Amino acid sequence: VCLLSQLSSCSRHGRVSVSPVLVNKRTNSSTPPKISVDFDQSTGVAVMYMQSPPVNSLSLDFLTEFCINVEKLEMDKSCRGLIITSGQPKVFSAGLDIMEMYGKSPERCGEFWKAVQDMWLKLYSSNMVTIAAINGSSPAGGCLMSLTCDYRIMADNPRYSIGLNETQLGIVAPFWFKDTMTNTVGHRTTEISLELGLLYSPSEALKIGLVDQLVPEDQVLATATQNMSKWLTVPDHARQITKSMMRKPTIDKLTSNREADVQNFVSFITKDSIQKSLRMYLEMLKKKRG
Ligand code: CO8
Repeated sequence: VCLLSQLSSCSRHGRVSVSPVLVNKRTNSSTPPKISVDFDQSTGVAVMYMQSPPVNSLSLDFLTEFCINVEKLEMDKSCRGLIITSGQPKVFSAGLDIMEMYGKSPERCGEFWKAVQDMWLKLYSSNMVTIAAINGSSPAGGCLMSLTCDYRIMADNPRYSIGLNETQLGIVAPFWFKDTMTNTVGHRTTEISLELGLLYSPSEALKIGLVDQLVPEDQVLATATQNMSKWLTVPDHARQITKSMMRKPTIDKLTSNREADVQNFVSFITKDSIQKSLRMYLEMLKKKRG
């Protein structure tokens, strides 16, 4: 991982590992960055490492930093491809930070949800080729993040799982989560999967098309890089227009309903019964650890 401390050695290889945003974050705040970017200018490919211990949960701070970095890369015309992976062991991302949805004010919940929408909109509509290098478990929001990518490679480790398990928490994946999954695996599989809140092993995920390829854990990133080279042989403009043609109707559905979707989330998540479900789920997570 080309981290901040290794900037000089990375630069020797023609890579720029950190954006000014990250440098500012590093110097101005006491918390370490939650995202590290390794951009190789010779290939036009950036690797984004999520490094928010312990499980890369998507908090408001995480999402804000994530979106700033995606936007920066999106605006940099020399960046044609983005690989998203985890810098944490065993977990790609645990999904939305449950603590952001538990015991928070309606205002804060609304702010949080806008950031979730932002992440999805930026990734799903990205002009870059996006590849998820899924090197650990990827439930709920983590699965959604990888579903926004053009291609998914997962570590072939039966201890890992991936899926939209929201109903298991007593909450409901919103229509745009559902649409993203339907666009990937089809209506019937999504129906079963969402109703039961299924988490799939890597081999099951491959079988239903939730991921595109399984490789040994230590080859996830290298395989993502190889696949990226293949995707980048296609002329950008033709690929981008095609991507937009496939995804625009789904994106438009959210962009024309963003505010209503926020209101819907806030009124749902702040209900006593839903808060109770979240509390029980958090207790279950604790019990699991013994
Ligand atoms: N949010 C906040 N904290 C979390 C989360 C999370 N999503 N997941 C784990 N943590 C915390 C744990 O509570 C634990 O905290 P602590 O150390 O303080 O006790 C710490 O992270 C480590 O967790 P584990 O010991 O469980 O770590 P493991 O490596 O054993 O397992 C897993 C990692 C597999 C990721 C496991 O933690 C897990 O299954 N987590 C829950 C994942 C999940 O169910 N996420 C769903 C989030 S909801 C979502 O993303 C979409 C919501 C859509 C909203 C729609 C409403 C209308």
